[in-house]
Amino acid sequence: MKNPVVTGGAGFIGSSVVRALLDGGAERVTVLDNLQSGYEKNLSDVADRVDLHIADIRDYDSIAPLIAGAPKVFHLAAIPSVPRSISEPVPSHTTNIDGTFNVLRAAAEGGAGRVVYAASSSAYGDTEVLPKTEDMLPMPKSPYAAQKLMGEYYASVFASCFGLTTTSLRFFNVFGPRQDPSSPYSGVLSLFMRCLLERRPPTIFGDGEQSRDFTFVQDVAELCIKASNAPAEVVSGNMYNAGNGGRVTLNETWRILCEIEGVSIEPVYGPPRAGDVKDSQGDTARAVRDLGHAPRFSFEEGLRLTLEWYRANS
Ligand code: UD2
Repeated sequence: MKNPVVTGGAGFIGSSVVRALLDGGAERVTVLDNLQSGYEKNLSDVADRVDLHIADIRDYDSIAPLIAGAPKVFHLAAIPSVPRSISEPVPSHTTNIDGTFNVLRAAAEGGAGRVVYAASSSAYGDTEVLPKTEDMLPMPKSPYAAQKLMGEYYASVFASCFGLTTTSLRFFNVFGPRQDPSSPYSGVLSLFMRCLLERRPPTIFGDGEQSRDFTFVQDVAELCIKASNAPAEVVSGNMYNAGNGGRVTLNETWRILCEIEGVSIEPVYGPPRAGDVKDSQGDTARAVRDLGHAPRFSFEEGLRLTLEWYRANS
């Protein structure tokens, strides 16, 4: 029996999925990563149980033999970021759409057991109603959102046309240890944490009243494992919200962080970002029902754990 495969397994979320697999009893995990935004150091403490292949999902021939026969494939490799997909649309398109097609094709042709796909809450766009439920019409506002939605559609079609078991999880603004704050495209919480520890004001795009369903990475990783164990006849071809179910504004988030740290720093405000969704909150009822989703970390607990990680690792 081959080992489970995690594409993007050296990245922020992927490396947490690798750990969740090892904690759940996997002997070894195969990681595919081109190390564009992932790092070997993200796997350093589990390196003796990981087979890391430096491979790009845009190159079908290099990834197909690694995916063939895998009992489970967790497809997390992607070029994330809404603004990056606007400033660099070609690489994000080829990675997120062509790369996802390659992973699904390699899994189907290679007889892999099933694929869990990392979709994005950005697919919803601005809905009139919150929380967002899976049956709402998607209204992507950015190339990234459209690309991630296309991946979901492909995952579903690979289930219906090629008999591959697939499940898509729409991640909602995941945060936690190992999120890389070094790029302007980094997730907002990693940037906020770095500013906080360096006692600098963060830049908030817009008025800061936009809200997010921030979800702790360990909860998301555990949900990925649950999705991979759920009965295929229930979950195959489906998409589920992988959020925490709450919602907090950026202004409030910065205020909580300052309170935890015992400082008072006024943010700087900049122009709103193109493609930005105003409010995001996922209804988790369907994921709870079909996948046994049970987030364990409150927003504040997650913030505290993450802040401690940045303090220890910066
Ligand atoms: C989207 C998806 C998320 C995930 C992610 C991957 C939504 C609602 N969420 O996250 O699920 O797929 O893409 O990249 O679409 N911001 C600032 N200052 C900064 C950086 C960001 O104010 O220095 C704002 C930004 O304008 C946005 C919020 O913070 O309103 C979150 O931004 P982000 O880049 O962390 O994530 P987002 O929401 O684009």
